[in-house]
Amino acid sequence: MKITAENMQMYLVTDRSWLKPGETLAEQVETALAAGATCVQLREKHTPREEVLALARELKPVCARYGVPFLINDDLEIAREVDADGVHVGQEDAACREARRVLGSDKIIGVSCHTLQEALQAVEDGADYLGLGAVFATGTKGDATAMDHEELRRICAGVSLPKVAIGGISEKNILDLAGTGVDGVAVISAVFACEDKAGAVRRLRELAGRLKA
Ligand code: 3NM
Repeated sequence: MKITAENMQMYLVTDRSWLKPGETLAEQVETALAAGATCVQLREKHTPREEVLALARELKPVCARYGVPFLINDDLEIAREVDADGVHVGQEDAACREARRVLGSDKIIGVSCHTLQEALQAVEDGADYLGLGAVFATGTKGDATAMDHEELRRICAGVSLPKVAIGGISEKNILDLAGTGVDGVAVISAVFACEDKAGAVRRLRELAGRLKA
């Protein structure tokens, strides 16, 4: 599967710590997909690996039914075991090149970048898309570093790969990203913290569609 700028529009990153008793991640992801989520990344930092693997097996066919890329955060082996569409990796040593070596040329590799230099390196290392953040303050990732919007613009102007902004994005601030050049938004709490997840996805996707206008 190839990833496109359209897949960046309303990119859902999972966080089951928002689930209430009786709720399942698979149901909520399906709700988001039915409402128009364009990409799904399984990212469960506080869950034992075996459980992440089980979640990956469960979510993959759900995403496949909607024709939406299903990516695994960081864990190349889980991505291989479930034949996910790809991975999202950070800036750890040679993460992108290692992912390409392990997964091959057909899988999607996304890379988190914070500077133009990192973005250009990711291009050279064979990334398929870039995650750029944190574009706003976020309570979701304790060690997220703020990215100023001038650097965001420089990266978008300098790199033609699909680009998704992440970090503290909500329906209230998303349009502050208009004109920066990002193709869309990746969110956790703007969907998972919401009672009406389908409504949140629909509205965010509609707003994301205005970012490049
Ligand atoms: N990565 P929310 S910020 C997973 O800056 C993640 O790279 C970030 O969650 C980065 O939408 C972040 O709730 C958390 O702010 C995104």
